[in-house]
Amino acid sequence: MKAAIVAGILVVPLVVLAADRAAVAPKLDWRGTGIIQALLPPPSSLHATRPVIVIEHEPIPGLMAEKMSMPFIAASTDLFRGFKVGDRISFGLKETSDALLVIVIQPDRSR
Ligand SMILES: [Cu+2]
Repeated sequence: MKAAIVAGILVVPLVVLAADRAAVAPKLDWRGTGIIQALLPPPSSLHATRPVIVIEHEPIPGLMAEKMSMPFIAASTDLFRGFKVGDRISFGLKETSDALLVIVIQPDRSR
C-alpha cells in the first residue's frame, strides 16, 4: 500500500517532464550549421509579416548539398533573442505547408 503511493508520487513528475521535453524539442526535419548574416523581424525588405534569418550555411545533408547564404523564415522573432550578426549557430528546420521554417537556433560550440 505504502509502496504504491510512493510509486504514484514518483510517476507523475516524470510524465510532466516528458510532456515538457516534447514541447521544447519539436521534431526537426533537418539540422544545419552556419553564420548569421542578418536577423530581420517583420516587417522587413524580405517579408512583410514574418521574421527572417539570413544564414551562410554549410551543406545540409539531405536538403542542400552546397554551402550558401540564404534567407529562412523563422518560426518566431523570439528565436533571435541573444543572437547577433556574425554568430556561429546550429539551427533546426521543419518543413511546413507554407514554408521551410527555422524552429531552433543554438550557439554552435562544435568549433
Ligand atoms: Cu541553402
